[in-house]
Amino acid sequence: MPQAVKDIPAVDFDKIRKDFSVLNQTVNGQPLVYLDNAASSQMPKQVADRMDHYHRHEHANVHRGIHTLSQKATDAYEEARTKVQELIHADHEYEVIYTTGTTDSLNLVANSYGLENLSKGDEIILTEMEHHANIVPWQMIAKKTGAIIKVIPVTDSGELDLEAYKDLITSSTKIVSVVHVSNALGTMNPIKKIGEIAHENGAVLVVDGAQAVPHQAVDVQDIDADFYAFSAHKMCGPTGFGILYGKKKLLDAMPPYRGGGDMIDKVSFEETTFNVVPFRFEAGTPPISAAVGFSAALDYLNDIGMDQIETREHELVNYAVERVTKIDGLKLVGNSANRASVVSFVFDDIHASDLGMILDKRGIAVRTGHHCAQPVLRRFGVPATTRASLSFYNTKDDIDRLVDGIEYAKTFFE
Ligand code: 7TS
Repeated sequence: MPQAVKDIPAVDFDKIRKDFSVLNQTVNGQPLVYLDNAASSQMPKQVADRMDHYHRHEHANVHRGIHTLSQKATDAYEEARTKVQELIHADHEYEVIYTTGTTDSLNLVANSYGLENLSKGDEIILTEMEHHANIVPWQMIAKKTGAIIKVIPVTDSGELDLEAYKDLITSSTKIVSVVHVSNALGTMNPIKKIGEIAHENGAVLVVDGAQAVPHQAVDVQDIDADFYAFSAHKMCGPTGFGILYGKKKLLDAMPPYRGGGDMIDKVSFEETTFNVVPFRFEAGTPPISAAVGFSAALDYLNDIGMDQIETREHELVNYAVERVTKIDGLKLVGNSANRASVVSFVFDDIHASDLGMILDKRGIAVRTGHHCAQPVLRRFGVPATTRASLSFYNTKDDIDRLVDGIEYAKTFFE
């Protein structure tokens, strides 16, 4: 169902763009057009400054020092937890586990919840459009437990085939793990519906939200997600930091995934007991400055407003689709009406990496390749696509430059 374009927000995005100094540079002699936001978004000065201040004035290890600086660092570090709770509408801040990113979050669920709850013959349902981060950990756990992986197919327009899903799911299905927004196709999946079907069949819903949380308001309680994973570096924060949300009753029953400092209660050679959730899952010295930076990134995004961001990006992505589909020979890979901030395409006679290189010479950064989603590219019979992925700080001018760049590249192949 096509989404209505909401009113243009009363936010000055031209002013906001100025916070991103990295965008204000030339690449190969041309002003940079950054359209690789699905890989990693850029960081505004407010976040960089906050991390710099932390390093210069507040740094100490967390959770272990009685001294003032350690307590200050701990306060700064813990701040992100409450902000994430508010952002995703979790019931409790202890449902927010710090990880190093979406990949780490999904590995945590697979290795802790998965290993504990799966046995031979149990089923894990994934989809054909998953990022490798939501495939490989489950394959590794399936191998250890004897569980079986089933895959929801993707339709020609790049949507999940929900009828096929209903046929696949059985009383042996224990886990349904699905991407909220596909990084390769841009498809926004009906995650709440998928969760309802999972729960009716007694399975838990794991959501890879790496490409959703940066672009729209997400409510984990409304979705009724049992687990929800995302990365800070795709939402104006630093690399090396991410979140796993989990329902407290599930987390409380889960064994630790990694052992070490901070995750214990008492240690002896005879027996070790473990810390409470979320600390049970946060062994060792964490990425403290990254948490502090992420906290600042959340303030930044909240100041703009996630609804405003969604509206702005929706307008940009609609414009991008409208413009690129007029290019002769260009075929979209993934053409869902429910699309978020990603446009992926191919040409019969131009290889994606050639196109990407020519665009780069014109200062235009796009991603080419399989986008760590090989199964879905195989589904569409292509080895690689060119992908433009947008953020709120992009402009229609960026998209016009992309279209001009593609038209220019085409002249080499005529
Ligand atoms: N899931 C999805 C849907 C993703 O898009 C990505 C990263 C990940 C998981 C992994 O996130 P990480 O932060 O743990 O690495 N996606 C991309 C991309 O599209 N291009 O580069 C990375």
